[in-house]
Amino acid sequence: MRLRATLALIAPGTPLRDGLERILRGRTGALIVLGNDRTVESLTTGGFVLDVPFTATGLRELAKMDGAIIVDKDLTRILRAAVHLMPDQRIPTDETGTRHRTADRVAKQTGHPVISVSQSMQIIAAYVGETRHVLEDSGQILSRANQALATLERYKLRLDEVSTTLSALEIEDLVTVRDVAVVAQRLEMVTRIAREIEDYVLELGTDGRLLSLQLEELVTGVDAERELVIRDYVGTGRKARSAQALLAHLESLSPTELVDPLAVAKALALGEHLDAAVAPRGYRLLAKVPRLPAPVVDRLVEHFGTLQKLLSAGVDDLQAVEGVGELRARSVREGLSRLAESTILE
Ligand code: 3AT
Ligand code: 3AT
Ligand code: MN
Repeated sequence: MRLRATLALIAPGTPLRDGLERILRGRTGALIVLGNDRTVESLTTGGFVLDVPFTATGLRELAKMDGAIIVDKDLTRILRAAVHLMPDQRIPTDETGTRHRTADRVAKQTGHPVISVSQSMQIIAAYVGETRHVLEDSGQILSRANQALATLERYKLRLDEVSTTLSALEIEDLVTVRDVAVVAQRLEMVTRIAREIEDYVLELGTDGRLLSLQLEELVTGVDAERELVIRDYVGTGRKARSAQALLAHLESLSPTELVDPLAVAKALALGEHLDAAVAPRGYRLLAKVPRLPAPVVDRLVEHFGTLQKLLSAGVDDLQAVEGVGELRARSVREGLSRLAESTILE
């Protein structure tokens, strides 16, 4: 999304943000077009052609003049300053004040992001296409981000619980559609809130470093697990859909649908009966066996077909699989036995 890319360009720690903060502190305003082409040129008159390297201090100095500043889209050069912009007056805008009306119209007409610094209101806004985004200070964003992080922590705890339960049920061969749907639901909830936090991280730039580390720690492995659950249970046969397509279904569920296990089960093509028994192929549990390369996991699943058959396979049976020698067969056998012991239902 282009708004995200622009927010990354103006995040704290970037030269552009540094320049904008200087302009705010200097109590001058600014109107900056991020990109130049024929369309932009056709809208401008007056000003000075500069074509000098982009610096925060340069931007601040040039903002002291009336008019707009044009920089290239990669923010490496300041191309022109003190130019008068004349966008099409028929382009509708809800903004008031000539600076902000101009920013809005130029963004809509040229497709380039436009940044305004309001002298009277002391705010920075980014106009990207049809949207206007007002920059907040990092403290405000962080307090919302921390609330989201607390929610993520709770969701993650619950996910770990249902995921452990699913492992135990898989080993005992007692899984129902409901158990799978509940894990998929929790995985999706964690993923959604994590995406929200990723947006905050992006907007916070260097102020979001700690948040980014905390997020990383909480969601490591969640994406992989989401895919493994689906690969364990996707239907086979003529109506089989790819794991990718099923993931897309899951992602397209509305928040209300997502809290309903039946809706989740339907989205994943697990059927309409939550109490129906299902059996996993074994991808998710094999992923917990240390040092097992993905191609070997694939061949093991292909060979045995279900987790139950894998669990009852001896070292000799395992060696029948290509790429599994005696050593690896033993480590798979031991790995699975250890998982079985550690996940016995209480
Ligand atoms: P502000 O951030 O605008 O407060 P600045 O450091 O950007 O300050 P300016 O370029 O705005 O400085 O200059 C402000 C005035 O200071 C302009 C000039 O009258 C005086 N000034 C700056 N440098 C010199 C100098 N080397 N010799 C004499 N006067 C100077
Ligand atoms: P402030 O919130 O006061 O900063 P505003 O929307 O009220 O913005 P003003 O009419 O006060 O806008 O104009 C402030 C400056 O904005 C004046 C000029 O440097 C710049 N500006 C306004 N319109 C244009 C334009 N069409 N092209 C270039 N610069 C412009
Ligand atoms: Mn004004």
